[in-house]
Amino acid sequence: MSAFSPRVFSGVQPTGNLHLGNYLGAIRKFVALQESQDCIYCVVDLHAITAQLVHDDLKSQIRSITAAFLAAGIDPKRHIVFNQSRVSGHAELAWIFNCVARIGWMNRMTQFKEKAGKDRENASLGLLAYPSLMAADILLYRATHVPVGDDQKQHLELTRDIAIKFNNDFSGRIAAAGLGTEIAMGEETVNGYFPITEPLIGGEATRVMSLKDGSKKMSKSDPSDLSRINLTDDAEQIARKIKKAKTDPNALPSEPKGLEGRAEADNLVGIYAALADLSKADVLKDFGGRQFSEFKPVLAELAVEKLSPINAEMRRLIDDPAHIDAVLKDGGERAGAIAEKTMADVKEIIGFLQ
Ligand code: AQP
Repeated sequence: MSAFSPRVFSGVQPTGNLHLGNYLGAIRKFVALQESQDCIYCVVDLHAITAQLVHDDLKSQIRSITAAFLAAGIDPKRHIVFNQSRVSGHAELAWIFNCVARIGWMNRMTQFKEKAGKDRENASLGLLAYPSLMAADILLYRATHVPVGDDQKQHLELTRDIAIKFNNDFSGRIAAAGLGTEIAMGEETVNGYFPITEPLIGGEATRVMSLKDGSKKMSKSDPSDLSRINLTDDAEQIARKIKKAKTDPNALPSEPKGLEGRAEADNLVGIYAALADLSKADVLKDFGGRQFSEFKPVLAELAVEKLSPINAEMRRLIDDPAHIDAVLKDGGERAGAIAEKTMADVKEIIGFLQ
């Protein structure tokens, strides 16, 4: 009956090179949260086949994301690091959530519209159902908090809608089975099985934009490698990409208001602020009035200083796949034990014979 214990869950897809957006929007927050929370971090490989079914080397992509987690400072002994497909509860709960969620909810998802493009009829059913698998990832562990970039906000809202509908539709059975937990919802406290998960989206880089187009988010799947800084880029590549980043001809403003309507400038200042742990206002106090020709080399130097140690450690870890596989196996076993209990409860609530 008592309230849920706090638990953090988040995932990253093994769909390509991790970039600065993934790092600042997600992974860096994962690292900070592990100091105070019980955390589960997942390489969401089942999600990787929603947009593209056949991948040349999924195994090495999974290892590479795991290496990035570890190199950034996630401790797989104190917390749980694993790949999603090891724990069958993700797919099982996703099926149940496919029956909880409504088609209209899925059709409204911006990410589906963007990724399916004009040829919607040809998108996989998995791409449409992606948010219901994401809800299952989170709720399988009854996670209370999810650190993500701003682009995942809508999916998190859908996760909350699924939890609310499940809790409401099965409220009588949840109570009868003695499986209810107190959930604070505004002023009220209700009794349900799944928590109403809170997104953790904050800081100066919740949506890092492409270096080539300030209106598009930095993305692994952008065909132009110059649009992003990969965590595997060396110092020279980082410096070159920042030098070539699109900007405008004006000097930097001395206050954040002056960044309005200047998407590329705003993005570079945001990246600097996030890397230096400063606010944009502080960065502009130092750099207001300076030209990009002066700002870009300083930004490149800061990016290299922050990313080089991660890059070096990732390379070392990637050369030791046996160690990475052992981490994922151990994490999968511990995640599986939590998932098994949730699935047994869910089956009891729904009324399946076990
Ligand atoms: N540009 C971004 N700025 C801030 N955060 C970002 N994230 C992704 N892009 C940015 C956050 O990184 C986490 C992992 O993302 P993901 O790989 O699971 O999914 P995604 O959002 O689809 O990432 P990409 O890079 O854009 O991949 P593709 O190109 O495959 O679609 C999430 O928390 C996400 O918010």
